[in-house]
Amino acid sequence: MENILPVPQHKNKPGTSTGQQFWHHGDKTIDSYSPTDGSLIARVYASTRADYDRVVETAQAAFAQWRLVPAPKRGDIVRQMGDQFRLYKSDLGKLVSFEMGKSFQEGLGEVQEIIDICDFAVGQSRQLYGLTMHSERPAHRMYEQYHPVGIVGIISAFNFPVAVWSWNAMLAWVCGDVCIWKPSEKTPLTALACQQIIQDVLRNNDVPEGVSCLVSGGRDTGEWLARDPRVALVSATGSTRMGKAVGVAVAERMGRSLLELGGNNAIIVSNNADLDLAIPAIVFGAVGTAGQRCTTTRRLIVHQSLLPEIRNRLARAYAQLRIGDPLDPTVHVGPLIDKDAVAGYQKAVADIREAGGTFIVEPGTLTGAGYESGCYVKPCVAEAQNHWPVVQRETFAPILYVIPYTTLDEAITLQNSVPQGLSSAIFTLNLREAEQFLSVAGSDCGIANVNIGTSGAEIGGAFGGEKETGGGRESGSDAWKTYMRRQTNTINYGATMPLAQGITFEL
Ligand code: UN1
Repeated sequence: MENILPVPQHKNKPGTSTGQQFWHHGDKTIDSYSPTDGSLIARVYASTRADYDRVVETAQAAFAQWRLVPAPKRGDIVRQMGDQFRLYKSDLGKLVSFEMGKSFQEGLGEVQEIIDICDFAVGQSRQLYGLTMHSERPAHRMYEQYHPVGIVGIISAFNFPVAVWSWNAMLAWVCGDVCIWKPSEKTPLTALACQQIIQDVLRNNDVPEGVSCLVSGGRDTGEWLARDPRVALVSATGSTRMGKAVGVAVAERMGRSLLELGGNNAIIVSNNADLDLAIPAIVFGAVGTAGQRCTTTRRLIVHQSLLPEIRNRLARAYAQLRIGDPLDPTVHVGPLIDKDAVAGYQKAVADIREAGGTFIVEPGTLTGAGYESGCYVKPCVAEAQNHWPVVQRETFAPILYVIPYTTLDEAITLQNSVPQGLSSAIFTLNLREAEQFLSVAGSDCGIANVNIGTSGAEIGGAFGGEKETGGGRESGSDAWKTYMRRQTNTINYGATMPLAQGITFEL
């Protein structure tokens, strides 16, 4: 795998970068194992605190220059980055698939998300709009403008090892910010590859060293970003536990955070659903990325009259799933990220059984030829109850819970009765049901879909969710505003000094 991408060819890869430069000082390494075959694919040097401080100082200096580059010019640089990702789409998609374990198709899809957000950001670079207001005072003008916030720290998760970085970085860059990326310690190599892929663009455009930074490490490194008052915004994607720690640390120093945390996404299948549409959407939603998307379908809230048919159809569909090497184009489901994730899956299965749940599609861990890494599990479907603790928590694995309902009100209540609030969907051909689901009294999630599944959001919409999902919004719509500070300006072009609210103040 090492020669397909312009990853630095040292035996151990330097894991700290300010753009064109890569280096390391300490000796601590992060080992990247492919869950596909368990092999050690790279060793990346972890950033030391001194490395981190050098990165932040370089980023600060870069910001002073980068913010002066006109936004459409910054957009043009992002456009060139998009071209680079087009060039390396297949190679990077393959590396994502190999390092993380998602199917090659999904690896390609992830790189496509980078390309899409680059295109979006280019357009956005000419649309950093503020409003104008009419002043209550004569000969006064009011308007607002948006300025960059400064350094944006990006903490990303293993499951979308490159796309989530790009949603943040590409927007942040057109806004005039500089970025420090801390990728997941489970996928350090794909991050290095991205940094390499954009290197020529940075160099050819004389982008100051420090606009695109990378620090490698675990929890400590994330904490440095969260606690550092020099980092204006911390955008963190990952577990709710991690997000709470980051959110508290950033709030304590009055910084800004953008949190995109766990989901517990449900699809409601009404008795008015077109099941030919619903079944493939459910199966892709539940088993895509081996159930490790934050948008994965975890709960299926099914009209009780449909239960026998849903059981049959799901059993038939799951029987066709091919589990194995994600780079094999015929495979639907690759491995989980590591053995800890397998243990999490096994714990959830045990909890379901203990609570009295039964399986429509049986769980299991795969062994033998092709499964030597010990990370392959069988996607399973359980009949369960919504209030069970195992159903209430997010297990990053392909486990789908089927929960029956009788009235749509009840289904919506079940759908909302979890701590998380990311994505949701209803399958129905009934207009009243669809609109009720989307209404103020409907889904409480950041994403609510009709007749499509919970995962696979396009980058054009704002992405994120409510409650324990953290409230942040990334990628499309007006998510760019999070990366900027708003300034309200009032200008007096007259010859008198009237006060607002009609106050008189005579001297
Ligand atoms: C994530 O799992 O962190 O909507 C992001 C989706 C993808 C992004 C998922 N576009 O499933």
